[in-house]
Amino acid sequence: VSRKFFVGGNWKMNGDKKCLGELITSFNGAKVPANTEVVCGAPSIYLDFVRQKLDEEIGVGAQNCYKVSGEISPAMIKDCGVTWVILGHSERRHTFGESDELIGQKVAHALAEGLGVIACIGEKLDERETGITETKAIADNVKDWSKVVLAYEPVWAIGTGKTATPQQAQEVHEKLRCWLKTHVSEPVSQSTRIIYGGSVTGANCKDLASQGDVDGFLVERPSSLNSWTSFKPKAP
Ligand code: G2H
Repeated sequence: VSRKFFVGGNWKMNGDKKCLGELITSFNGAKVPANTEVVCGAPSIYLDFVRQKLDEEIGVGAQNCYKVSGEISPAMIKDCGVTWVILGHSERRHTFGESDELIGQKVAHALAEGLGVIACIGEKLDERETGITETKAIADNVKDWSKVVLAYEPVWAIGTGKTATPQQAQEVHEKLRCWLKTHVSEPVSQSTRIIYGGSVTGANCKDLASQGDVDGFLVERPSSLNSWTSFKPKAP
C-alpha cells in the first residue's frame, strides 16, 4: 500500500506576521515533492492570515480546538478555509494537563465537524509503552481513519535536539501499525499515515523517512519545503 508522505509544520508559538509572511513566501516558491502532502499548523490568531497567503496546494492546520468556550471551534477553523487540526500534542497533555479522555473527545468532535486530525501520541522518558494507551483513547473516537494522521512524538525528543534514531522510530511505528491491525483493521493499519515528530532536521529527515513505517514528519523548524533545517523565528 502506498501512503502519501505527510509533512506537517507545527509552528507552535513562533513567528509574527512579518517572519511568517517570509516563510510563506519561501513555501510558495518551493515545489511540493510528488506524492507528498504538506500541512502547516499555525497559531490560531494567524490562521486566517496564513490561509490567505499560502498556496492552495499546501494545507493549513489549527493547533487545537473544541466544542466549549475557552477554545476555538472547528466551525471557526473551517470558516478561515482551514481543514486540519493538531490535537493531543505533548504540550497540551503535559503543560495544560489534557487527559487521554479529553483528547479523545476533541478528536471525535473535530472529525464529526469535518476537520482532518493530526493526532499526537508519545511517551515520556520513563514510559516505554510506545503510546499505545494514547492511541487507544484516540482510536475509540475515530470512525473514519482516512481523516486521521497519527503523529508519534517521544516527549524526550521534542525541541531537545535529541532525535529518535531511525531504528527507534521504525520500531515504534511498526508496533503502532500492528496495534491498528489488531484493534482496528488491516486496511486501516495499511493506509493510516504514522508520522514522526521530535527534533527533525534537514540532516536527519532522510534517514528517518527511509524507514518503512515512517510516513512523514511533524516539525517545528522548517526553513523550506525541501530543506528541513533550523527555522525558529523567535526564541521561545
Ligand atoms: C515536536 C516537534 C513539532 P520540534 O513537538 O511537532 O517540535 O521539532 O521542536 O521537536
